[in-house]
Amino acid sequence: MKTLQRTLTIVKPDAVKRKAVGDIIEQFEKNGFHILAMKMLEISKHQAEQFYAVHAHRPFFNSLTDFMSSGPIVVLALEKENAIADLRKLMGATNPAQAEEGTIRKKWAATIEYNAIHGSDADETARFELSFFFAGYELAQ
Ligand code: FUP
Repeated sequence: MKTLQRTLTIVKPDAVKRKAVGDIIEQFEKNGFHILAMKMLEISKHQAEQFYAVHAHRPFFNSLTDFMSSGPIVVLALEKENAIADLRKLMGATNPAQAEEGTIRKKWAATIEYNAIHGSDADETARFELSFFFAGYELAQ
């Protein structure tokens, strides 16, 4: 039996500015992800701090949350078998210098901070991140 899994992805402000939204969404679809929900929005510094709370004590936290609140982002709820791991693979390494050929970060990320895309890294974070951006009725199928 197929077990579908959900994950949350963000097309970050750098990628929106570079007009990479269409290309990145095409890659989700070509790689078998079903788009359950999608929206474009801007988040405040405070909302970015809530979203990235796990990184609150890291040296890059202030800069990361400034960046994530610097312009429009596109958030998507994606579904497929093994969605969390498969999306991480499609994204590529956090640092684009280490990202493999064919990954989204290899193509669109400029630096470890301006790295084009976010994807949930585990079941529990996916649940938190999906509910951060989407209400239950928006994900009902
Ligand atoms: P990832 O899950 O690949 O997005 O990476 P992490 O959870 O380790 O980091 C979250 C975000 O923090 C990255 F997308 C970019 C930022 N970051 C930095 O700016 N500098 C670092 O050294 C590490 C991460």
